[in-house]
Amino acid sequence: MAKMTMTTAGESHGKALVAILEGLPAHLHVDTEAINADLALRQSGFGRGGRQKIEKDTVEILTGVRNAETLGSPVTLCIYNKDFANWLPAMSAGDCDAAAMEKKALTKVRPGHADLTGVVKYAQTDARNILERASARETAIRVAAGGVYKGYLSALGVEIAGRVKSVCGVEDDKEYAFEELQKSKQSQTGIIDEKIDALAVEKITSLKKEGDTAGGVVEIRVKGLKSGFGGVMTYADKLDARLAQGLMSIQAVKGVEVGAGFDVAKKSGKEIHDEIFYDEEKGFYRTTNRAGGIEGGMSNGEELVLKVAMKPIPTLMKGLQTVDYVTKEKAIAAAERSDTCAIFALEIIAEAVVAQVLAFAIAERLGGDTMDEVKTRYDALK
Ligand code: EPS
Repeated sequence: MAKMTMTTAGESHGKALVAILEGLPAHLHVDTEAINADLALRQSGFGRGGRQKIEKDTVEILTGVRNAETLGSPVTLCIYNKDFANWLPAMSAGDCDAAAMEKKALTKVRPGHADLTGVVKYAQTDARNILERASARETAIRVAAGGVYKGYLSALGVEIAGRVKSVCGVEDDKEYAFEELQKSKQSQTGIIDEKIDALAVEKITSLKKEGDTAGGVVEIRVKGLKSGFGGVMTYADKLDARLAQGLMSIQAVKGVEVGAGFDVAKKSGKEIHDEIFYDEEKGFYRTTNRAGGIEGGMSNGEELVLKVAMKPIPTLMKGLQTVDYVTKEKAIAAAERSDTCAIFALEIIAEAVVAQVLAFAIAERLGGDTMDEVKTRYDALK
């Protein structure tokens, strides 16, 4: 079978977002409803802005799936941007209307966004030609693709769940059992503890009033992943490195921790390493999981525990100090419609990205032209 690959394409206000997924085995059930449920979750959460009222993201499967099962051919997913209708004169792939392009031009480059570095690198004067792709709108199609990979993992008994741990410093530092994590999807901000969730809502509300924005931290956990995925022999194979790469590629993500993460540097070896025990029934086991389920770049059979830090969204309604790229004059950064906080969305996006990375790692080790083949090989592992 082909190697698993996934590519996305699409501009934020262009016609559509698409993804092509190669290397999926045949007979993988594709649950469109589950994908659409994740897409709706990605659009929700307290602090989202006006764009989400325009869009109602649903996936259309263009190729590679018949009767809700993959054929083994490339799968193409598509999400149409409803807002494109409003942007057609400025975003058409054919000739655009000069006045419409002028109206939508962005030259007061936003600190923290890709605007300034992008216009220089790609020899543009209008940062719209950069931000259209840099926009977190792209994450919608990554969530759709993640839904397909979640189906692949779920067929093997591997489940992914997440929660928001903090919003702009308002933190829920309790530990939750894997099964409790689903409560996060019912909360307003993704924070499970109701009192802390309410405090986070207050925080986002007051930041919104000030024209400011918030980031936060998301925790992602994976249950049921057997040991030995990733690799110790080649640096590019290391599972923690691959997860960090995938998660850091999500817009606005600035940090990834595995297990105890940065805390490992504060503690001694005795306090950090997970001791190993053996039992006839359980086999080898550990009673702690500070490693977060990865040792030597390989899954070790324990739960994967990851934390992802998101910076505040760089489009502030009360713009920061900047310079107009064209006039070189002092300016206030462009402020279009914006979200105040998209941390709830990050939880859904990070789950999707982790699903993708893990599906690739499993496929590399096990291959398989059909889902039955993959499952038989997975079940045979210790
Ligand atoms: C987003 C759509 C975008 C932004 C946001 C994410 O829509 P618009 O720019 O039309 O409001 O709301 O993008 C950004 C945060 C960004 O920095 O570009 C979405 O669907 O997630």
